[in-house]
Amino acid sequence: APYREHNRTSLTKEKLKQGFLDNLYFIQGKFPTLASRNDYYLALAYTIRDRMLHRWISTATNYYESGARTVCYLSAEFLMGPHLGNNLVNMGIFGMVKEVVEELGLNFEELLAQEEEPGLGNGGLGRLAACFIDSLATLEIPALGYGIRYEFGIFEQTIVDGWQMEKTDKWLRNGNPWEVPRPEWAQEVRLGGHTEQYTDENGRLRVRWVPAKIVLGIPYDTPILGYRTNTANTLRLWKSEAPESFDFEVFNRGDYYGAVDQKVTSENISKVLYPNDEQLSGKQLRLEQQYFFVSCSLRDMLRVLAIQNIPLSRFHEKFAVQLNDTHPAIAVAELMRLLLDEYLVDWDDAWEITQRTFAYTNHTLLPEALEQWPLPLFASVLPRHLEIIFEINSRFLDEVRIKFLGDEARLARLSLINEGGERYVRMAHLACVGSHAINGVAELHSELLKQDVLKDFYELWPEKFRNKTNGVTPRRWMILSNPSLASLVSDRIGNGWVRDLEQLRQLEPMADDADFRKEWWDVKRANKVAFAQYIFKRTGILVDPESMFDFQVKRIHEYKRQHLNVLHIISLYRRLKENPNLEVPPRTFLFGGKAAPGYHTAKRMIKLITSVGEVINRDPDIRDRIKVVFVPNFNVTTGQKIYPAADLSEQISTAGKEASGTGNMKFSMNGALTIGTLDGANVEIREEVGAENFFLFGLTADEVYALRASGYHPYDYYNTNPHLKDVIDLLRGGSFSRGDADLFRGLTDGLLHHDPYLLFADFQSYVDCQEEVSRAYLDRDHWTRMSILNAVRSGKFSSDRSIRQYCEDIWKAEPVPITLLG
Ligand code: DL6
Repeated sequence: APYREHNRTSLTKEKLKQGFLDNLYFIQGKFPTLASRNDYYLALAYTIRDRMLHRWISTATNYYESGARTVCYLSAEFLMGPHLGNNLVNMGIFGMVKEVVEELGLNFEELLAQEEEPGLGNGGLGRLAACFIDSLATLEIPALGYGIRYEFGIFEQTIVDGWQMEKTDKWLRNGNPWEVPRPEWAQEVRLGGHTEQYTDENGRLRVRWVPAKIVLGIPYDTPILGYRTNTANTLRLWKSEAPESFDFEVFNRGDYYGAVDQKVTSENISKVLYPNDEQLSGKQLRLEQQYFFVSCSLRDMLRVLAIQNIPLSRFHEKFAVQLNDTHPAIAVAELMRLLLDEYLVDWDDAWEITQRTFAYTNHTLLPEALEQWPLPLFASVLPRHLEIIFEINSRFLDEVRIKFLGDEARLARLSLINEGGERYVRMAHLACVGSHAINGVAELHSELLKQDVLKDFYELWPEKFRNKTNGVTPRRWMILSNPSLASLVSDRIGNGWVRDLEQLRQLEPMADDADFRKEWWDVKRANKVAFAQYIFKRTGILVDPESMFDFQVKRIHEYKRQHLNVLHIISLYRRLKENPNLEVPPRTFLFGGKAAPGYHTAKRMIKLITSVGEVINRDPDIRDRIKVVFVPNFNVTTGQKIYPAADLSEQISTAGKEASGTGNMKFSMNGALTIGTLDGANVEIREEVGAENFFLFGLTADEVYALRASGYHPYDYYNTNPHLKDVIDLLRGGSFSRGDADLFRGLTDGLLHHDPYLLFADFQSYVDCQEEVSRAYLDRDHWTRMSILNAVRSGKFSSDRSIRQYCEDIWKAEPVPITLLG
């Protein structure tokens, strides 16, 4: 029978049901009385996977035959979130499958919730990669995501006595039905050792790398479906293994434990995700991870080139390789090494191929996040790459010398090697030199890169610089997360908006329609009720769905200023205690986010939030007018519940610090209003939704620079602003730490004496703006109008738009529509 009628590929209800029961029987080996929830989940997942495989094979066949240009997105992180629901949405069978499952007497929501989230990323950067591969497949662009199959992803956060505790993320413990191992495409990766010169048969001097060890990279492939297309692209994640799982020579000498040593150290490379998002870690294992996945991926591309009979000189025509931040930047040196040493290409040709292959996205303005590797460490792991980097650098600096004659200071600033004191390899510089395009992730960020972080590179090669404002996928962040809002929208304008989010603008006139506003409000309210139940289950705290749900969810970081939010909460609490008649709407302040385990200030910020909550939530004077909740373990799964339930989105970073933000976009799409600074993509969100529908406060990036330059004295703000003084004094006196005046002393002293992120400078403006928010919320009609306009004007922030721009401007990649086989 043709595939579309097969039990394992057909999309009729009957065949889906049969497929499900077959999988329970033949894959799980269970019958209903014995089957666990996990068995049912797996049976369902395999039923969907079967259907995906049909698209996957059709796509692969098509790409193979057409030899199409392919985008390779190299990223150390892919924060995918659960696959099942998303695959159902993209395949267009969510409702049908729900019915099938329910007809079998099972709870569909429970089965969806059974999936362990693959948390193979820290935050924004990894989640962006996930949105991008969804959009690439939806736009039918031939693409592969290349990364690392960490055995343990981002840690699970629990809150114990108000502090963050970390638990290992054992996401693979119940099996992963979405991946297919491809051991036949394993790659060997070398590490350590030394280099030697030799003369080849043509009498040319060449270099050979004699590694100290070799590890194997095994690809695990996950199909990535486009939304209602036949395209199924691939996410290829590498797992490290020992070439021999068991060293018989050592074993035979009687060293039983030594015999498995190599296996253990080899497997360590892909063992665990480093949980730092904006801080380089400088650890050897981290460098090995980066090189490991990059080397596997480039060798994999060479393998594909060979089977498609494409000459090596056309590598850059076949592949557009994007470096997601500097984590894969070693690819520049590795491609050079492969071409020079293994394929014996001349330097100039190799360099041209390399530069035309790569493009680099920068994701941060924080100096401490720019990766640098100490030279001795680098030399011990990648001796040959260091030689190549020296050569790239020497040729590069010659070019700079000609352009900027006599400017030695500039040479030192641009060099790939940081020579000030201990010597380092600067990965951002390697990425800039080895790429034909360099982009930031929001307009402001891209400007600041040109003016500041990458200024010297901009002056050298202005034509390389671009902006590609981030986006997020409306499939996961609207349809899957907020189905009631999605159907309210589709009822009015059809569902073309899912692929073309600008179509939401057709709903603008509805903001003035009282009936529509009521429906909109009711959807939000129902989402809030559901979230209140979730909060109660997770934290035991009762929150009122009538209150304004005010969220700040993101990694915990000083520059993101969760503590500024807390200062406002304390100030509001004080005012309410002093004047119980103050007319403010009830508000629930919700926080969520992980702190890097070694980032002590961030961990104390969590303790600050929970401690302030503990006092306020119990205070009978407040009578539930404000509540403070820390939602534990913020991840993709909890995010899907949060964004639809939000009234207000806090985007309050110090201007000039947040590269873009993407949570800000998810909130806005789901009808939350933003209170924010002119930072990252907030600037563009405000432009799109209209200044009158955005709560703006705080210094601009220019003002921040100017204030710092003129000398910033936080103590002066404390001395001259009695409200701020009261708030800080309460904290210092121990009012939120059961009298322990030391608990938050580090935080308050840090603010009083340094305040590197200018909380004090922005405090009053923030408090005033929050008052405006409160007043606005009291007018429900007006608020709802603003909420609607926020959502329907968020079309720009679809990752489809971002990907289209990357395709046109950087990758030069075209859609390849897929015809299903059979
Ligand atoms: O571009 C995605 C995301 C931005 O939206 C955030 O503003 C930015 O902080 C984040 N950067 C990182 C840092 N990683 N590094 N380097 O996650 O990228």
